[in-house]
Amino acid sequence: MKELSSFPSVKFLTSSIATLAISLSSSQSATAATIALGFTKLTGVTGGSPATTAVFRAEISTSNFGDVTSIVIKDNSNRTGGSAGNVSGFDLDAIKLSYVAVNSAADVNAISALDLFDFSPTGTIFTPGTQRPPTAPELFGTTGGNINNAVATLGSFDANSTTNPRTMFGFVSLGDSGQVIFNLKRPISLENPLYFYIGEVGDNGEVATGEVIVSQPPSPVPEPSSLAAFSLAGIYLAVRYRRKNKSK
Ligand SMILES: [Ca+2]
Ligand SMILES: [Ca+2]
Ligand SMILES: [Ca+2]
Repeated sequence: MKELSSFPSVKFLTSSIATLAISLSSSQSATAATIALGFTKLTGVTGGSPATTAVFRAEISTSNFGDVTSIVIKDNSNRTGGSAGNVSGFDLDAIKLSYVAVNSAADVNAISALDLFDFSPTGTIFTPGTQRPPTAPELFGTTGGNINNAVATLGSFDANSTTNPRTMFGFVSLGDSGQVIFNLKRPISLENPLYFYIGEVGDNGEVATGEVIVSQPPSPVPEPSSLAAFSLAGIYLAVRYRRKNKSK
């Protein structure tokens, strides 16, 4: 049985600081901002059998901004680490949003999660990355270019860390530079720090970047009702003026 962790481990990210670099994205609407996440690697691993899922935690606390509407995960491995074929790129075991911070990968399954993810293709928008040869079968945990959550089980850190087709389970491989957008079921405000966890199967040097999309507070605009009242007043005055002139 060939394990995903057959390659030497590389540090996940040079930065372990959970500070947030905030940037306004001009490509998006003026009412959204993108916040880059800084991940910290937890101690130990978790998962199914074999269990070698590395877990990374990012703190999301942006009280000056609006509500979180989406979270984006993108493979940033540059073809380093892991295996080719249908496990190319970052092997995502699970994601989790929680108000609870833990430091050990073994604890991440037990903490309470916020029920904000829709793992169907409606709420989970997948852009597959490049699959290194062999290009068949398709990326593991996907069906027809979408994430198949019956296989990926993104709500649970439960992946079997293997490339044996008979026992592979519990994750999705993103492909090189593959990306997933998780649109939350409802926007969430950030009155308290929120912790975002992701799991990488194999703990073998594959890395991802994370971003949250937040809505900006809306700029003040006239209320539609007062606009309507204003134009009605205008019509009334115009009619009155015309009648006045006609009667002359
Ligand atoms: Ca991989
Ligand atoms: Ca899983
Ligand atoms: Ca991996």
